[in-house]
Amino acid sequence: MKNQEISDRFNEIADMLDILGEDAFRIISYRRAARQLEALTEDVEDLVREGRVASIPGIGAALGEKIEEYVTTGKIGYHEELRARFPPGVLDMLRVRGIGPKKVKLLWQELGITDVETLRKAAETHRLRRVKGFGEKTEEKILRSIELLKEGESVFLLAHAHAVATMVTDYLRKRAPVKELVAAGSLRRMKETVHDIDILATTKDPRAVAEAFTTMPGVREVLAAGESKSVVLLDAEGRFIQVDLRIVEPGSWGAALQYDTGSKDHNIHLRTMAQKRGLMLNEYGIFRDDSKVAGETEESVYSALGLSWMPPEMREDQGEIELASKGATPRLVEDGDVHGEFHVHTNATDGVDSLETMVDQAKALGYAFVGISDHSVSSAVAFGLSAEKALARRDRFRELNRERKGFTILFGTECDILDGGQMDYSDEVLKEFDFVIGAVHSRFTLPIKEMTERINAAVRHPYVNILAHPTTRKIGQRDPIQVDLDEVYAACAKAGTAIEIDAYPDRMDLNGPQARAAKNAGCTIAVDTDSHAKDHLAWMHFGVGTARRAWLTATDVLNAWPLEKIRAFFR
Ligand code: DGT
Ligand code: CA
Repeated sequence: MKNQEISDRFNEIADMLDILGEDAFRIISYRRAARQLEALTEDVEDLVREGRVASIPGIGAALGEKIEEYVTTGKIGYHEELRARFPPGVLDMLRVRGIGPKKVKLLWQELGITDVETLRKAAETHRLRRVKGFGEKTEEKILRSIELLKEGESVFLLAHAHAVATMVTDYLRKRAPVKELVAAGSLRRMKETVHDIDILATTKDPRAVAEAFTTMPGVREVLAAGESKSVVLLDAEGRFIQVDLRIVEPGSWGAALQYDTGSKDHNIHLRTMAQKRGLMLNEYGIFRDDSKVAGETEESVYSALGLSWMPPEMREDQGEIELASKGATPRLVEDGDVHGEFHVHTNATDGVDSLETMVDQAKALGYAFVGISDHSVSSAVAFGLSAEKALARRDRFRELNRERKGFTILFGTECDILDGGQMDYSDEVLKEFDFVIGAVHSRFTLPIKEMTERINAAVRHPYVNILAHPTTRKIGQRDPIQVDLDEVYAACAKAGTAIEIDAYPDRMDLNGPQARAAKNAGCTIAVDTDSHAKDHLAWMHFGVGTARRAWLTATDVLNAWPLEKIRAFFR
């Protein structure tokens, strides 16, 4: 779909106008249109063909024309004109956290810096401090941001890699005679970031499958093409992701799947166990002397080692093998156990879809309830609601609960935790909500002691029910805050405040190991998507994956409980 391509161009136009110091209103209208396009589920090409571009909310005539222009010619003239006014690399500098349009302009005009690499060198050699508003601290921050950016460039977020892998496997199922077909590796283990996509297949016709794989749409380079292994670079939103396809004999399917799923540490542990039993384990099977004793299924491989099968998400050599040797692998929480969530935004603050749209999408997912939690007043960047505006919505929630029979809409808020640990709304306001999520959105650099006290003050607050994205990290953009998580887990467990796995793709906060520690400290965990558009609700799958990486069962997960029990927990 061209939706994303046009959205990217609109965002870039907004960036360029911003650097040029143009009218703020125009900039906002481009940004808003970019978000709308990104969230749009219909194909914009269909809308153009049917003359319905004007039906996209927030898109006026001028922007509509640009959309049509892109769909018919593959370019936007205005975008190209603006681009010609910038040296290549200038816009990349905006990806460095802390560098906004105004700083880009200063750096470009005063120091002639027009790309990230030169910026890095200038920070290293302390040239930046010559510019007004830049000091030693800013230089350090910029260097760290550039490092983070580089780290982020070598990995893909789970949700994005998963979308690419699904595209590839759907394509192969349609176009080639594949039998078994699974994306293994870190993706199958639901790791929050992955380096590449490892696909395994069985087939009667390896040549046809390899041919379909190496010629599928989006392939930019074929690094290897063979009947047992092919490797391609695939275009994924302007970056390249490596996709490996290995074709294996049906008799080795289980062994290959087990091997390629990993993790490496898990595999090494299994191999040592095999050796102790006089067996040899590799990706073709388990062998005693030269005869094969297992390999057709994953179960057979584990069973030959005296182990029960275990979910891929657990395979990190963190005690799961010992558990399986006792047959004590727990039944982990599953997608189907979750029947609602709490962290959902609407266009009343920084979401793109309306309250009704978000509610109906949650209903369509088969949920029993959804909690809506728009931002509080201090979240200026997120258009936070004043207390009056927030409470004024309550009647609409009551009405909506009557209209959507058999479905419950919980009236919530994502309330900022202010610098000293106070909440952004007064107690009189907070008590009016069905539930309150506390969240840090500012002052990320407090020292660890103050930060821990700040967060725990909110955790202990009688009206706060859930602590959102506890470390506030953003993968590839922002380091986690300095906070003593063990103290936070202990406070949550004691206060009866749930702690969140925020499944927004670049957050994944808490991550698997952290959520496991939280569970072990006695916490209840809420798995949320932090949705800002209706399609985001589907990210629950990755939140549940992370919960499984934390070994959580349905009992540990607040949104897998019956609604009445959840209400009691909130009270
Ligand atoms: P990543 O970095 O996101 O691609 O993570 P993985 O886990 O997908 O790692 P990758 O793609 O390097 O390898 C895929 C699987 O192959 C890995 O999960 C386990 C297995 N594997 C890789 N290297 C070794 C090794 O040295 N020994 C053993 N036993 N297995 C390995
Ligand atoms: Ca991999």
